[in-house]
Amino acid sequence: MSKRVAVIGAGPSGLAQLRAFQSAKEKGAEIPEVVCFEKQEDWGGLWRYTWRTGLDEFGEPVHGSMYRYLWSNGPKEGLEFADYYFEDHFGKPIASYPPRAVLFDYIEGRVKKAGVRPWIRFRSPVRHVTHDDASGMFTVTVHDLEKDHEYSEDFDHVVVASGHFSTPNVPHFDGFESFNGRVLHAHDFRDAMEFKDKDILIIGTSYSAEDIGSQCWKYGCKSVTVSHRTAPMGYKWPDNWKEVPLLQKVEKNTAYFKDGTTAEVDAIILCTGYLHHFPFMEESLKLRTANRLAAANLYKGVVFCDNPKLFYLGMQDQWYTFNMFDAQAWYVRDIILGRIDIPADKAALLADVKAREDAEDALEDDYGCIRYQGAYTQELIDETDYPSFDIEAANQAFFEWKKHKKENIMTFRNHGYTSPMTGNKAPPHHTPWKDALDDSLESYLQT
Ligand code: FAD
Ligand code: NA7
Repeated sequence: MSKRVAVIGAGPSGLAQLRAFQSAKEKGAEIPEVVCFEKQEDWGGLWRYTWRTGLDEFGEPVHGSMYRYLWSNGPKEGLEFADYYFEDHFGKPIASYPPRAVLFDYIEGRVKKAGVRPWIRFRSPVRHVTHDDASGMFTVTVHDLEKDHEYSEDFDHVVVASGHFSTPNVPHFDGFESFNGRVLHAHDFRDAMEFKDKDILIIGTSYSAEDIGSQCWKYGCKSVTVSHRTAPMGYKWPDNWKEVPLLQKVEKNTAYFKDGTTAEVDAIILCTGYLHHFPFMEESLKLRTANRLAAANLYKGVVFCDNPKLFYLGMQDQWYTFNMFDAQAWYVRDIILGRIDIPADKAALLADVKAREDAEDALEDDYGCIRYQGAYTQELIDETDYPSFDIEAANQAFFEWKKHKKENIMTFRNHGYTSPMTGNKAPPHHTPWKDALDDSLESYLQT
């Protein structure tokens, strides 16, 4: 096969694409030449921790948004690879909310075993992707950072797996210019110890707000005030937390909220989400979507409707992660290998997107969203040879997680769930999350 496929990014989504092709090869299929371009020095995407913020040593925007002491915010039973179980990797059952280093190890274990590292060109940010309608080929322009050299190569297909939780959405509030403290976005948050004994204000009510607030509480901040635009999170927070309506302005260290209340704060952390940002894609190839379950303009959530030889992986808002990325990657692989046909007619591609959007719009609660994304993952798996697994068991793990969060937001990580792959229930962690200050792999794996 003389086809060439470019994969942009070696995070969980890009690595899923490499593993998908390698698994076909292992089974005797002829596969295209796959070249993965990764701007960082190593694989793992967000799961590869960096202390850096802002620009890196080459002047590139730092991709990392993860921070020290981050433990999985959902149960590992919801993200387990169906072709590489946690128990196989660690040689024993482990607890359900692994810290970042443990999940990085798991992600890495699978691709090390698959032997796909030589397919990746590290320190190689993609600068520009264009498509030539006459030849039907994509031209990918890449910067080799170490040689400081830019070059271009042609590909039959491009798979964009560059993530969408790295370019911060940064709103402005009156008075930020004269605030007497630090204003930062979650993307630049690295260590909760920085906020020990401080009064912090968090804007936003989603995962970053909940988890960064919880981290700061765990590592000894004085108080947490969370300001919401739409609705409070509504958990039973510790005594030094409060939820308030939207920030209106700050003056010196005083924050003023919509209900007329005020708070004295030392630092403001904007947990206001991220932008889908693809500056390296030419206009006609650029995905423009909100952060939602039915991403815009992607047939089956992956095929770019304006040019079906271009694919985007992992662009949805996420309940399911690693195994959904796998389902997508196997599906994309099979389109490229000619095993799956997609409609030739653009209207049919767009009709699929519309149906997904309408179905998402009709969902009533988070439970519906979890089922929706589980069903989507199943739909793709059913069309490929990705090992089928018990999606309903994964849904159940998510449902129990939601219930445990409602019961106590500071203890939910002490629970264990049943693996949809092995049917085994995870043991509880040896130390309650709030007392486990060491987030290293060695500490977590102790029994
Ligand atoms: P990423 O992990 O973002 O990887 C994208 C890769 O593309 C990176 O390696 C990047 O360097 C590379 N890249 C980007 N642009 C270019 C370019 N132009 N050229 C070359 N390479 C490029 N998910 C969970 O399941 N559980 C969790 O607990 C969890 N916690 C999270 C906590 C935080 C703070 C954040 C931000 C996300 C979290 N997630 C979590 C979700 C996370 O998005 C996924 O787990 C996963 O990392 C997504 O994988 P990805 O490969 O799509 O993107
Ligand atoms: P999300 O899930 O996209 O949430 C963004 C939050 O920011 C959400 O609560 C928004 O409130 C809020 N937001 C956005 N813009 C504003 C403005 N202008 N003012 C006030 N509030 C605002 O991002 P997260 O970072 O929490 O999570 C992303 C991933 O990181 C996720 O997958 C996790 O696993 C980790 P809204 O409800 O829209 O009013």
